[in-house]
Amino acid sequence: MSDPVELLDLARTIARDVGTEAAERRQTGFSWSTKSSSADVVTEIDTWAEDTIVARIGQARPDDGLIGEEGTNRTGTSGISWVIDPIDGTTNFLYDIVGWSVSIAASDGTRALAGAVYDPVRDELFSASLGGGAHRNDSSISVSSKDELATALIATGFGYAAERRAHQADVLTRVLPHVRDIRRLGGAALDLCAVACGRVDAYFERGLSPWDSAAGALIAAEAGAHVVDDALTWACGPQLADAFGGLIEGAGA
Ligand code: LIP
Repeated sequence: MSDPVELLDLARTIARDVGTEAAERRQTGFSWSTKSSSADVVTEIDTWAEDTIVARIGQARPDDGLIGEEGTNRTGTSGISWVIDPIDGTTNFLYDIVGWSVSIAASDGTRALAGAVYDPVRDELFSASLGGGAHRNDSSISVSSKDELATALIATGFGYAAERRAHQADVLTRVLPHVRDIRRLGGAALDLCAVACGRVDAYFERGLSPWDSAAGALIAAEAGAHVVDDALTWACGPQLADAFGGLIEGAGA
């Protein structure tokens, strides 16, 4: 068994180092292409970041498993696996829009034990270990105490397939009239961290990959959020959970 605090220290250090250098590399220019659709972007810095994270974790913990958005898939023998989104919010990264991050989580195969999400533009390092609470940089964070939908600010996101995007837009027509407003910030990891620190009151999105939410879901849960991370991922403060869960279920999210 590995100590969640040791895993957290490694995740924090690597997320900050790689995020900082990714922001520097961005300024010198980079190539990019698309993956599953014309909306699904990947840059050479995504690939560099994943390769660098994998190498750093491998040096520190050579027996761990690793899975990453850009193709890493290694089975380990230690019982610990790392779940990596080297650049979450790649479209924001491509357009130089705030809202991209490096997301790194360590799992025991059934649950995340530690997670770090670093936003280099805001210099905000969100992190949590299982049972250890959640932090933004060195300060503890907690979810909003919002208990009514009409004044709740809701974050969401959209997939890359045109058919799914059309349905998600349709869902919004059944959510927006009942809440304060919607924010599409562009990255699931930071969306979940925004719930964790009360920057938004709730978040939902269908169709995320494990690397999108692995770290952010732990950070939100450790900040006191009600978190569901399945085919539909959603998170909010406990006082809003019944109303928000019913709203997105009824909207067909
Ligand atoms: C993104 C997610 C975002 C979702 C995008 C995309 P990526 O991840 O963070 O929430 O709406 O469609 O999946 O591709 O930038 O790592």
